[in-house]
Amino acid sequence: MTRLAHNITRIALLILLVTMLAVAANSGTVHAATTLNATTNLALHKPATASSIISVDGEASQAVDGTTTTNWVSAIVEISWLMVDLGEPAAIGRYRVVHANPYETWQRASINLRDFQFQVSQDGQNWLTLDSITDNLADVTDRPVSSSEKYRYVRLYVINPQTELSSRAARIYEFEVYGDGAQDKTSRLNLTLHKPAAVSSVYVASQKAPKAVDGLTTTAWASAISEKSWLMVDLRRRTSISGYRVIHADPFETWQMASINLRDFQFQVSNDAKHWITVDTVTDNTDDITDHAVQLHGRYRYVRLYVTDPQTEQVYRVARVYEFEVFP
Ligand SMILES: [Ca+2]
Ligand SMILES: [Ca+2]
Repeated sequence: MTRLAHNITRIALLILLVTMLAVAANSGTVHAATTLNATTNLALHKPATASSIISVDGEASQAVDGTTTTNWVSAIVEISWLMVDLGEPAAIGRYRVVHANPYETWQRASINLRDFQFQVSQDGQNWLTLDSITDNLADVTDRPVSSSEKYRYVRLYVINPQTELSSRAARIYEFEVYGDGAQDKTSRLNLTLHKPAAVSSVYVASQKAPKAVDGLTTTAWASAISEKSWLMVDLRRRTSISGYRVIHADPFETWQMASINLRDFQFQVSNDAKHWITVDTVTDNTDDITDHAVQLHGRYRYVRLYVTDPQTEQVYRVARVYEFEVFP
């Protein structure tokens, strides 16, 4: 593709994305309400290994790269597996497998993973099966699981790669693992949840300030097109603060790109909502989630995200915050 054509494609894509975001926000019931702390994909960008790959185009890492247009493809075998090292033991409450690229017209249900198991392990060698699926035809498997212990390794163990009898490879576009929300909740109280929020500007009426503190990662505040903008929350009383978290992207949306996540911003506190102290500064961010601890001696009533560069992309410069959380 020529550079010009590439740029035109990018602009067209961005316009589509913005439209989709507005439509999604307006429809209101895109996804079931999920507790916020259970919506961090623990497998994202973690080391992944597989029993085999069909070619270098089908590497294991492509099942945990956060995009549903890339996949792991096994060699043509009946039994195969994909394993992810979460880096540390986690209480696991749910997993999700994307079997198909929603943009591909050639996809068909009969090549989705048919029989497979979701397994966990503490050492990467001894596996415990938490869930078994048979005769699957769905494009997405999204299942709750429960276990009393924490596990560092997760695995999809494929027993039958697909319903079709030709070209028997296992394909996984995304393998996601989520924490146990109930367990996370007790450890982290979100001070901003449902508190009064104000912003410098709003892009559309469906994406006002409260959407950044409603506890849902499927709704967002979006600013008007502007280089600088801010989001402020009144905690109602002076509170000690140990950290904050910003969700830049909806984990369920396939069109999200790292380059539209908030790029440069500051975490600020105040006791009069006029004079602000900058506690933390982030630059060149592309992560979907910013989760930082802070050290503060005093207690503060107001917290603010002050955005100095809304995104890496130069085309459509809107600041988006799906959730802004502050922890005591
Ligand atoms: Ca992928
Ligand atoms: Ca939200």
